[in-house]
Amino acid sequence: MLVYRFRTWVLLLLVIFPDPSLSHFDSAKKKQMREKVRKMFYHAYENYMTHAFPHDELKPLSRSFTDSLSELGNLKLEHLPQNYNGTALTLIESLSSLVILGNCTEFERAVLWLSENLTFDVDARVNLFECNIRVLGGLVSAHILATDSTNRLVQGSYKNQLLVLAEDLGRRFLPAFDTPTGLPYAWINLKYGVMKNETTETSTSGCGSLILEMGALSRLTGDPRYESAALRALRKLWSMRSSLNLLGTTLDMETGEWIEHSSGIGAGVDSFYEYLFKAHILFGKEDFWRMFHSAYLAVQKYFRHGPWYHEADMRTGKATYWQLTSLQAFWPGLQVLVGDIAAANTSHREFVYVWKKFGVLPERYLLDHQMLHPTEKYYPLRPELAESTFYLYQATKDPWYMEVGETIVNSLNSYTKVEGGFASIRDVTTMQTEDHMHSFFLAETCKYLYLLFDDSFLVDRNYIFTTEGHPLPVLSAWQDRLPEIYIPSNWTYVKDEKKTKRSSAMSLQVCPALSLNAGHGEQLAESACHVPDARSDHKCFGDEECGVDSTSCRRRSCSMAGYCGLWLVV
Ligand code: DMJ
Repeated sequence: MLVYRFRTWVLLLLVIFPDPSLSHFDSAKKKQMREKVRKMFYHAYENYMTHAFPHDELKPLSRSFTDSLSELGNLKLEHLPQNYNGTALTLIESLSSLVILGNCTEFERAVLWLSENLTFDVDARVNLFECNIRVLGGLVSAHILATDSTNRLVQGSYKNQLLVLAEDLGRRFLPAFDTPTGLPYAWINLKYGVMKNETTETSTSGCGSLILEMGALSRLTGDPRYESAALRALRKLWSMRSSLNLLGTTLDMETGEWIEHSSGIGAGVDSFYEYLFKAHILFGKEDFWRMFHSAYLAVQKYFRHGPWYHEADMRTGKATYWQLTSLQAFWPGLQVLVGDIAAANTSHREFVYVWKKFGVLPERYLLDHQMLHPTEKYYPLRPELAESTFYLYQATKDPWYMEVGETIVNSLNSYTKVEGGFASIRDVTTMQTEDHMHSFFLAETCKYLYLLFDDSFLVDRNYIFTTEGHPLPVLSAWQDRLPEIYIPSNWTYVKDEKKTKRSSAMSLQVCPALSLNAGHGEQLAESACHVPDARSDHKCFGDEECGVDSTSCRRRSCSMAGYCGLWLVV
């Protein structure tokens, strides 16, 4: 019996952490993969620059362009003014990737072009969330990289041009927040502000994923308005959670009422969770951690089903839709930052399985019917699986994740590479291509794949990546107490001077419990997944009285003898 249990454990460990010596990944192979990804990036970038720039995105089949920043969310192109040349979206999105690839010359050329030509004074209605994560995030991140002397950019040639552009854009965002609830409109006209009869419907991520970029802009410019606006919206959103600590997917920003009560960790919500945690890392506020902790526990309790995450009604916690979506694949990456590696690994494997089954990740897969969603069979070159794979490799150094990266690279090259760039897949069952290369292919997909095979950029640096893959450094100056002016009188934030500051996102492993006690008696953070048993003596009558183990993040169950524990069922 004992031998049997031992074997089970060995098998379990092999599944979670396979033997690295069995992998064919040595440094030569790693270099070869790095170069393969570099080639992919330039194939996409050069085609964009030749056929689409300065418009927003490349149409790789027709080798033309689309001004998609204004199209995101279904706005028709005829709403744009004549002679509109776009916002050079893909170029802005490529800036941080160019620095990571070490191409300072091209980066400098891009900065110069943007500072001389880019204007946001256009009669274009854009989606606030998309414009924030792609354009504002791209500019702010690139500004920080340009001023970082370790990047070997030509000193003296950079005169804060990107920050000037970012500030101009940030100012154009502000009218969207001028609402009774503090929740922003989803759409804003860059020239004229909020348009007449603008829709009041928005999403959870639309209101709750602005704090990194707008907070960074405030810290860089000293103008508190951006961070204040994003924070006010986030707090209002959080106040709308149900008693189960769940949120819905869509809401009316004017009334503060939920429209869609069902939600999960995918579309419309995903980056809300991501930003609560990353804001805590970047700005060091305990408040963000408290919100994230409650939200994370609720996700694990109400959405998680083994390795999968379904949707549930925020009011009852009852499961609604049993669907796997491509966007959900970011979750294991977030779990790595939280330190919940075992759970991250388990879910990641399932996404890899689905990727291998279809060749890429379909947008939506119906778990209950084991079939593809009839109208969402597409794969628009999304980065989420590559992103999680990168995080899991960083955390474990297990070469198996590089093999996953190789699979992704090979699929992208076989199914999506065309002469004019990389094309989205319209239908994963036929691999029919579609005439669109989203800017996030350069901002995220290529970047995460490159970083998977290249450790040099992150050595001795602490960065967090925004939801669009733009790096922001974790600076101690940003973790200091905010000047009073940042804090509206009805909010309170008092910094506890005794609290230890955390400096690295990757070292912030709050579960397993290795950081529960920093060794000097001070508590760093509670485990993210820990749910205590109902009774302090751990006695129970049923499983529902048992919590979640803080070190392994596994649900405890009630034994025959009436005690909660991690009982091994063999
Ligand atoms: C990106 O624009 C961002 O990652 C966003 O948060 C949602 N996903 C797309 C890419 O899939």
